[in-house]
Amino acid sequence: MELKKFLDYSKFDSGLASVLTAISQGSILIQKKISRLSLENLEGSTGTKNIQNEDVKKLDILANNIFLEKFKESENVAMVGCEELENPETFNHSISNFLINMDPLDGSSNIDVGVNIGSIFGIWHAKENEKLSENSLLKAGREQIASAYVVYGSSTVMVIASQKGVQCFILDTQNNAFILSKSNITIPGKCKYYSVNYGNFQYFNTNIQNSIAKLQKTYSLRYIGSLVADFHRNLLEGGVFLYPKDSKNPNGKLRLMYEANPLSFIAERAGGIGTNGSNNILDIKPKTLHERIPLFIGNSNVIENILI
Ligand code: AHM
Ligand code: MG
Repeated sequence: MELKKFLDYSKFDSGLASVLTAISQGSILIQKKISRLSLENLEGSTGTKNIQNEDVKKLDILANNIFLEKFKESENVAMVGCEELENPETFNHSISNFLINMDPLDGSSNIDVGVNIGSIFGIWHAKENEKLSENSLLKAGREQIASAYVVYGSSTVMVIASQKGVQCFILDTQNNAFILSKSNITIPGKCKYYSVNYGNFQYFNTNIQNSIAKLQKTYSLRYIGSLVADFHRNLLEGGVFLYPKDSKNPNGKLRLMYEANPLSFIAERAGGIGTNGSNNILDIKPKTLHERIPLFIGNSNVIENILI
């Protein structure tokens, strides 16, 4: 079943359906660019730094612009917060005030080396009569209406979590349409994998080092270095992903609003959990758009036994 038919059939709110359609259309354009990367001179850096002082890749900017354009066209998005933009983008005259926080291109270090990358979206809605300001984007993860991600990998897949559960769609590149491939996904009860950047081991505190040493005894290690792709594998196969704080990154590396929140929403809908080591990610009151947070996400029984 095509995504469009699925959204109709499952009686998605028309505004939300339009937002999800915008994401799917944007990602189809990005997938085409990725498949022709060096042929279109899209490898490498722009030579600039973003608000978090990270190197900005050409594809980061292209993906950012494509999704902003699609959200504008959808006429249902009022505001977008984005990893690449210091301040939110506002669209006036939105029909229904959806609020998006996005990482348009996750796994930037993997763009030029043929390894899976993706896009991540948290979808909120403005409160009734809410006067929109930059703070409107700072809602708790639990208030998300839906969240979604796309992985550009061995195939291109889009995963959507909503009140209707977690569904996976695969891109039919011949017909430019996402087709439902997995319904009502739940994380397998048996955890197979753990994912962590072992290069940071020396910088972790003793509790984290001990927790990782325990995981090592039981599970296989898989680490792609693109959060969205590591998360997708663990969602389908059973696994936990850890990006703890360390002595170099006292708040962790990953971002609350457009990485941890959307993926924790999906994890929870699929029977798993996302925490910062002490609290459920979805209950954290955000302070700033680009704030960082430690992330422990995947099978609940394993995550809940990790000491920080
Ligand atoms: P990005 O959004 O700029 O690509 O950065 C986030 C990425 C995550 O996808 C990934 O989990 C992490 O950074 C990898 O970091 P490291 O290279 O420190 O392991
Ligand atoms: Mg990212």
